[in-house]
Amino acid sequence: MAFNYISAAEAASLIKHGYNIGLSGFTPAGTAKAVTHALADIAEAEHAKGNPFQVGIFTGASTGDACDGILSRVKAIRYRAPYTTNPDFRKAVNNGEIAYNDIHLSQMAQEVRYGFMGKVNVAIIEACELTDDGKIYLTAAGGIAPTICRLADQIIVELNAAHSKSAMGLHDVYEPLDPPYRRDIPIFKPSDRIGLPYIQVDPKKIVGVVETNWPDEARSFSDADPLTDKIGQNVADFLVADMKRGIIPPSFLPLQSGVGNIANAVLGALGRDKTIPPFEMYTEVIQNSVIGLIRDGRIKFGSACSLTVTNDCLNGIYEDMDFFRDKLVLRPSEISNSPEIIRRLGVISINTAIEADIYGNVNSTHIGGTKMMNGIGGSGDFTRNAYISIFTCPSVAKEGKISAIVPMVSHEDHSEHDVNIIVTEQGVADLRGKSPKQRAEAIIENCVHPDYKNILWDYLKLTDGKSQTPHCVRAALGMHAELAKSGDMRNVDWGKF
Ligand code: 0RQ
Repeated sequence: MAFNYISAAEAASLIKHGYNIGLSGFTPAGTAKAVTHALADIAEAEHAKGNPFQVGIFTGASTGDACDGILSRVKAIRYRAPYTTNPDFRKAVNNGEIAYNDIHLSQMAQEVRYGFMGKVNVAIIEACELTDDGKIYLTAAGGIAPTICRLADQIIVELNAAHSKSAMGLHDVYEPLDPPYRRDIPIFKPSDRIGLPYIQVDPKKIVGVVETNWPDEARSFSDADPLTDKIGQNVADFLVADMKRGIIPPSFLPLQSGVGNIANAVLGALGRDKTIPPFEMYTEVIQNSVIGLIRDGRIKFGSACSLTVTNDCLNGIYEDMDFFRDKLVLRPSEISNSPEIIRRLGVISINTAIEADIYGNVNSTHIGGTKMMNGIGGSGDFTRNAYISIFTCPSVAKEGKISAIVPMVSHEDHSEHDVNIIVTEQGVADLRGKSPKQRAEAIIENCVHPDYKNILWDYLKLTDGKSQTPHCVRAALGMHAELAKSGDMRNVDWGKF
């Protein structure tokens, strides 16, 4: 079939006020860019005429500035799910301008299929290749692309020459059936492939193809520093000790690690520690550090949803595809983050907390209990189903004015029932097999910054010390209240409670 090759502006004009648009991508990798950029111009022009123009956005995870950033600045987003990292989007959400539904990433595709969020009118899919019979070859991420391609009335393809055609074959596209027909997802090791290397669509649904040459908005992270290195080393030492005492098998287990500097430091430390054998990743995001470790032979295989790497690194992968072809696979997010597979493979999860409390509850999403940071991402998918779930964070934030360990989290994403290990630069609290009171001792003793240790021991003196989870309810958020009042949690005065 001969497709209709159109400009980004023509493609964007197919999107009407009130539509829900579905986007490929997961993090800025593999996301639509040109059409969303052009859509912002339409929204601005309509708003200037006094007309309403807003859309709902369904996608895999965060996007880049060419989507979340520009569309939130021109107030063109009515609703969005799930995870996002864009500062302007964050501002708009916390100003009450956007309805943001922060759900687990593994659930996004199925909740769209179940109809929880409404209809998908138009899908915008970034591809490195498209065939006349409707085979779409994705670029650097799987996301929810298979689902939105199937559900959308119309599909726009951004054929992006910035992604080499050697990305063809990276993907394993598989969409499970919905209940009551769902069967097991037959992945038994991270490298298993169960689907197709492309998305098959009815070519008649492709209403336009926009040719672009637009690199991913790759994020680069600052270099490791002594603090993140110490956290990384603490995680590596803990895992080695667990392997030596037989809790982790000698062949090791697949790892998931979040995004950012701490994740890079953890992987760096694991890569350096040769007592850990070469291992596999079953994760959602592959960062530069993983690619380096694959090249070094320390990581044998990486299964993920996206290649969230710098453009140099991505081009290096594309150039070396003969080397990487049997060492990498990209999957849709409901497979990369599937609770069934994570539990079966025994994945060890490593994610970052904003704050944790003395009983092991973790806040990953909200600053001060009310303001959205990014979202839960895939951290819940992995934490709830992990063989061992680990959370890392520096013990203090904002030059020590904030303790990351508090009596009670101001917002809860991961509960005491799911969190096994907390690691700060101070040390490691192993919460496995412990009661809440034992957990509190382990966390205060091992993870809390010296400035806050006595403050937290003194908090416990306000409680009856006997209940299953001892709290002094009127003081439980006292450190947060003190931060709001004086700007420093260290000034908290428990005598006032
Ligand atoms: O503030 O931006 O003003 O400097 O919060 O903190 O230390 O830079 O940490 O960038 O690694 O983000 C949890 C948000 C950590 C991230 C979170 C302040 C701090 C700083 C950011 P500034 P850092 P990071 C894989 C898995 C959820 C999703 C997830 C995240 C800013 O890791 O989004 O895990 N996780 N996904 O100063 C007030 C505290 C604070 C605090 C830190 N206790 N109170 N402010 N800050 N602690 C990804 C995917 O799912 C795709």
